[in-house]
Amino acid sequence: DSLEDINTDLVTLPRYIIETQQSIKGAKGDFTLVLNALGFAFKFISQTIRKAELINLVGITGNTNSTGDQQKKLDVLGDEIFINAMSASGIVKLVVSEEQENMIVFHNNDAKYAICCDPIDGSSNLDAGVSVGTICSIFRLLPGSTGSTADVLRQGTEMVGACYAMYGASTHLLLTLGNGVSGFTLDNTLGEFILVHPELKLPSQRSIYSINEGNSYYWDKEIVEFIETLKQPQSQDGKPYSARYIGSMVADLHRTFLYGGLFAYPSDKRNPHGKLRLLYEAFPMAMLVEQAGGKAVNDQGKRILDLCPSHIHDKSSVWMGSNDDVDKYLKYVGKL
Ligand code: P6P
Repeated sequence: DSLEDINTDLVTLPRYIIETQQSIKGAKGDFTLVLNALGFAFKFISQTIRKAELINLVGITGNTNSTGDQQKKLDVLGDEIFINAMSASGIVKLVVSEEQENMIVFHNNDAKYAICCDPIDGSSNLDAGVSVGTICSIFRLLPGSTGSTADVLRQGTEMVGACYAMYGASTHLLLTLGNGVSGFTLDNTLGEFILVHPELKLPSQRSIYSINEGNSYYWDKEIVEFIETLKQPQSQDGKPYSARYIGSMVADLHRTFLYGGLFAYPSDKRNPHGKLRLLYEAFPMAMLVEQAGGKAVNDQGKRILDLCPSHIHDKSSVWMGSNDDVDKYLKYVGKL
């Protein structure tokens, strides 16, 4: 840039947190500690992934994680980095991680938050250089909590925040504290997330559908038929929808936040409850999508955030993205 183009008044993540704290009741200072710990974890994981691609850490460890997926070294590293950062924050009491069969409880006595996360979501794509990410939901502990699963087996509407970091060509962070969505990009030289989308809003409609059609043999007939309707010329512009599917939820949703469209992972005969996890994939993404003006529902057209898990690794079907595109699905299944 020429000197006059330089922005000399950057809004870093810490500054954003301080400026936002004033609008969030009751979370004075505590939330800052949580978000700073999250920001550090994302920076550390981002650096580790980029280093790993150089020193070829992405090989298979030969172990499997709690969800039975083949575990890659980076999954293990990302999980350790994340858990250590939350423990060190002093304000997080417990962590639910896709990589951990059981919830992890810290001995932070005056802790006030519970975090659920997928440390490296989409990791099966890592070798191919596809963008992967870390997805998190944030709950405040219930009054009188001693740090049990009751602190997270709650309705999605009880989340106080949600975010994801996407490790692509750049590292992006989308964050909501219940007052809209803010988008940040990591400046590697400063080591700071810089605010670039103060009030990110999803386009209300975009003819893009994002779904793994390789599962269509196992879908309910109604879902096969609905997806077929998207392939016909549409009344609004006489064109069919375009198909875009990366297979990494963070990458597919990041495109949806910026371009609009419909992302779906319906249940099928092999995954009768869907594939995506409620606490650390569907819930956080649903909160972000709704805060950005979109919609997030399950196969039955029920709002994702109104669901309540009975187990920390429970799954859900998801249809989420631009309001008008999700409405097409809701109309098709008679929910609108
Ligand atoms: P499929 C990655 O493993 C993941 O959990 C999400 O990131 C992604 O949306 C989905 O699974 C992809 O699943 O069956 O299409 O490969």
